[in-house]
Amino acid sequence: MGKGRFITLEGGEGAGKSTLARALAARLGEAGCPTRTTREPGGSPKAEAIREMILAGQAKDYGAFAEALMFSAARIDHIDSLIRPTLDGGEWVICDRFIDSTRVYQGVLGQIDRTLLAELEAVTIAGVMPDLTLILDLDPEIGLARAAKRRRPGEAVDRFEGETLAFHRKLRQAYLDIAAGEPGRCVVLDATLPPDELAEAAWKALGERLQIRPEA
Ligand code: T5A
Repeated sequence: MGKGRFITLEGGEGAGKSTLARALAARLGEAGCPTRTTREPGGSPKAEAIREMILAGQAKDYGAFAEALMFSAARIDHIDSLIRPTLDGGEWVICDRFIDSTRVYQGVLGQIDRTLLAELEAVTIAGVMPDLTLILDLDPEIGLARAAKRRRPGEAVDRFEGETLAFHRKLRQAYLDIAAGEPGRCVVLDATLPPDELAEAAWKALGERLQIRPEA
């Protein structure tokens, strides 16, 4: 059995990444590519514990680099316990957020030195690089409104949802800059599309970039 392919979904808050991950995994399964969906921060029990701490804002006062270290610690466990074994076993992995979230949220917005962050990324992922990254591009006002609508009564906004609109606008641009710099890995999708149409556009990108040959 060959190695599975690794797809990451990126974008701002409420862009529709989790919804798209489920739709793509279903389509890949039907096409004969068993697929596991996962997320960051999290995806493994130890990484989920770190997720809770970060999103509760417990690392915020230590600064962006400390947060980057925590995301990286979570990522190392996630890769070792889930992503690499799944890919090696021949299954595909779709991950809701991965390295580009650290590059954008901690790197660009947290103003961490680019070389330092690149070195941290290299030791963290140890060669487990996405084959394809789909960047869901959306006006942050729409994304934040979607995230707010989904929130349960009394539920607080998390560490990053609570940032200013200016922060979220810069974040959108930083993702577009990554896509422009790595066109071989990244595809930008219009996340204003309704879920079915977005899934169709993503499926087309998978077909073109990863040469999927549906069995079904
Ligand atoms: N972070 C993460 C870092 O700072 N550094 C890092 O290295 C990493 C890995 C994670 C936070 O951590 C930060 C980034 C984040 O702020 P999270 O709760 O996982 O926090 O946040 P998100 O990844 O942004 O997840 P969300 O659940 O908020 O957004 P999704 O997954 O993009 O959106 P989804 O699919 O849950 O949909 C949101 C709502 O919109 C609707 C859905 O039904 C749902 O109600 N929807 C659509 N509506 C219209 N059209 C569509 N196409 C739609 N798709 C979904």
